[in-house]
Amino acid sequence: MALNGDTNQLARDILVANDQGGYTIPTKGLYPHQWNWDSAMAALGFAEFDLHRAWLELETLFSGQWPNGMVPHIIFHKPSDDYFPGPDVWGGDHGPIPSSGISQPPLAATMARYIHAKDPVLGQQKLAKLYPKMLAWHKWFIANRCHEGAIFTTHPWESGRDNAPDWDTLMTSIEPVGLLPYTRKDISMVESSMRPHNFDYDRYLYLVSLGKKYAWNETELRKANPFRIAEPGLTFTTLRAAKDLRHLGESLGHETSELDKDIHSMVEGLDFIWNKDKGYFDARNTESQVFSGSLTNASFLNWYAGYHSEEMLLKLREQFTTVSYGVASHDPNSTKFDRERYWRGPTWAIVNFLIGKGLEDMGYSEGFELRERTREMILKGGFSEYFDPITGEPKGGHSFTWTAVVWLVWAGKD
Ligand code: 9WN
Repeated sequence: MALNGDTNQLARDILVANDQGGYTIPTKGLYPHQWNWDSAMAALGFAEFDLHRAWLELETLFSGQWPNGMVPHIIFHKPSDDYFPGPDVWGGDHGPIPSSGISQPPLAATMARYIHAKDPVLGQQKLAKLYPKMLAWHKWFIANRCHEGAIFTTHPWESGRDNAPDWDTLMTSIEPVGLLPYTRKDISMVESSMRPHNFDYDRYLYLVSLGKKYAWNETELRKANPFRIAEPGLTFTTLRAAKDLRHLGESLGHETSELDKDIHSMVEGLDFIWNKDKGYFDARNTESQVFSGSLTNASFLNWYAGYHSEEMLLKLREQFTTVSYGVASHDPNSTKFDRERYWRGPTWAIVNFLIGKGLEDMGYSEGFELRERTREMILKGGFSEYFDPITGEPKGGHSFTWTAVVWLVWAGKD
């Protein structure tokens, strides 16, 4: 589906159409609630034409924050029959609004910094209330998701890369006992060849049932939940968020030495996820210490966190010769590469943006190359959820918020 007409206007129309009045859904039907990292991207998109709406998006996201600081990965503001699993399955009634019990990559502080820069006077007003909430979320990550300076995920959904090959070994070792029968809604809306297998869903739901059983108590879950994988996506986004929080904190005149300490230990923690044998950032089981051996699009988020790696740059250049539309979610040379199945091969505009912007900000021309490729992909395939990295064909859901945002803030810019 090639785009016709004014692409900027089409992108803005998607944001407006997905706006539920205070929060933005990723797309109609498939994802009818507020998702965490999607919402941070929506805020950035709104900042192109409505700064007040941009801040409101972040405020609404933090209105679902739990007393322990966690900001859930889904906030169920309104009931919907379109999505499974809903609030009853999660038992996530530990915050002010029904929600899931896990988090997602923390983009909010970074997007808040970009939005703040557009109007620092308005930004200072908004941050007075938001900054302590963002800091509490950061502290929650450090207290509950940090292993030797690297950030780990306790559920595939928490990483935002649901069926990535990173989790395969651990997923196979999980026996999803006691699962009640359930009906998936996603595969009635998107072809099943583009979605996770039932094998994965059984385990996603089993892990949710564990969380519910222990009332999402992090101390209990540390003992009960076998899923603890340090991974590049959460590690790099949390590191970047901490740097942006420090900047915002300083602009408000706050003491930020604790953030300095966390940043220092997270930079040291990059060693934990550096797979020396393979020469790339890799997911790693915190218990067995075994690497996944997966080169993914998250492996390349190091520049987003302000961290250059010559080896990763070589890997990126190599990838540019194999696929045409950005960074594949899984290594195109791997036997597990599946060009249409979600996080096992397709390219995602949002991750291209995070990688590319990081590269551009650090002065690497590969960032511009990635932008060009993402631009072509969107012009050719529209505002899809993800794309075939070889042909650029659109895959997954349509009229997607974060793909529209990537166009507005980056890929569509001259
Ligand atoms: C589960 C909303 C979300 C994204 C995730 C993406 C997908 C959900 C699902 O959609 O996950 O969280 O049901 O498939 O993997 O990154 O935030 O766009």
